[in-house]
Amino acid sequence: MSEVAINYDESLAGDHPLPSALLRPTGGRVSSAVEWYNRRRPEILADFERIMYGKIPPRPETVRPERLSEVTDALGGKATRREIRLHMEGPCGVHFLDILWYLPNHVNKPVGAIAGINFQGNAACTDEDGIRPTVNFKSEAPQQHRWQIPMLIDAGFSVATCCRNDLFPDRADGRAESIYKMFHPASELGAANRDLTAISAWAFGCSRLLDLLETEPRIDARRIWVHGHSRLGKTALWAAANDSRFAGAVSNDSGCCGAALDRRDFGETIAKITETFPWWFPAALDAYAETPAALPFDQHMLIGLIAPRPVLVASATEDLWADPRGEFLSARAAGEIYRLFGSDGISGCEFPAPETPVFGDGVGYYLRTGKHDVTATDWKFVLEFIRRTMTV
Ligand code: GTR
Repeated sequence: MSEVAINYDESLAGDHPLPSALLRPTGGRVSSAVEWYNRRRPEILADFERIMYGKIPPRPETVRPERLSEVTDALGGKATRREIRLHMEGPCGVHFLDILWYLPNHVNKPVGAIAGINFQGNAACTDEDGIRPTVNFKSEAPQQHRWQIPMLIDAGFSVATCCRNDLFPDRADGRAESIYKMFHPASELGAANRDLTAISAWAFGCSRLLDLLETEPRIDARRIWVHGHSRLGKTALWAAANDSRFAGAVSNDSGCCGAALDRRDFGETIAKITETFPWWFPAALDAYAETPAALPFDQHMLIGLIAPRPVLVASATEDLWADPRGEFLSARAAGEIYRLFGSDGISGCEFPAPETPVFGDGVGYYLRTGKHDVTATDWKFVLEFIRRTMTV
């Protein structure tokens, strides 16, 4: 394996100008939200699909939720907890997905919800016993701190999650056991078929969580957010870019090929990520490993694909691998797209000090003290941002 050098010196990060999201490849400049929506946005979405994330499969022909369990006095009576198994069937086969879902008991009107994929299995997201172990994951290191379910329930939000490995086992040969087996014959599910990416499989899972949440009368379907950390933060942005039912997206420490700018050479790079995790991306991305400035987009355009819906980008001070400044700069640059919709994002803001969120109209950013993780402090900022952007 070649040695990919990693830079942590800001003065060497490079100063490549960003491509403008508003310039059409055929010439001309987009100047209205309608033109953006009808002409430019589809071009950018297609470029991201082809080069960086692959295509998210459609909702399968059959999706049948089976309620495996329901506990109406979970978390000491605060919540209703359900485990749902989604039985899905596509043209080439079947697949099932286990979802852990909490609803607050104390709110008498439809609530907002957070949907997100987890790393370590559903049982690892909660302190409560009796959650079915995730089928495709053996070790279940506790990660309750990443979900803070009691805090979200107290704040009046529902939470639904499923494990990445039940969508696409996170390894080079994971494709064969992934959701893609519903849509492709086994002969197309080898490690070489990189067009069928893990990130799009995980984003598919986000939309299936949303399908479930939006049919529940206790939930306000207009207020379902997608949240993700790290590789699943990349996923959350891609899911929200493709599925306009999401009210907004939260990218926590999503870094390279997430919120962070591709053109900066700081922390993880496209050269490094495609070498380590080729199954996350189409092979087309490899061509940009040494020349990220040749990409027809940068990551501010991914955020812009979600506009005018709100996006919150979160970084952590010790998470230099994810390039906090690069994440901030792309959140800020997305303002050129939000402006078409009459909001400015965080256009006038400078890179903020830790624990000092810059929350604009449509776009928010903050830097948390600490390492690559999701903590109670993160959720405090997330809830604050969601509340201030709620228009319904
Ligand atoms: C790292 C990867 C990052 C990030 C992280 C994670 O190893 O290089 O881009 O995705 O994994 O998902 O925790």
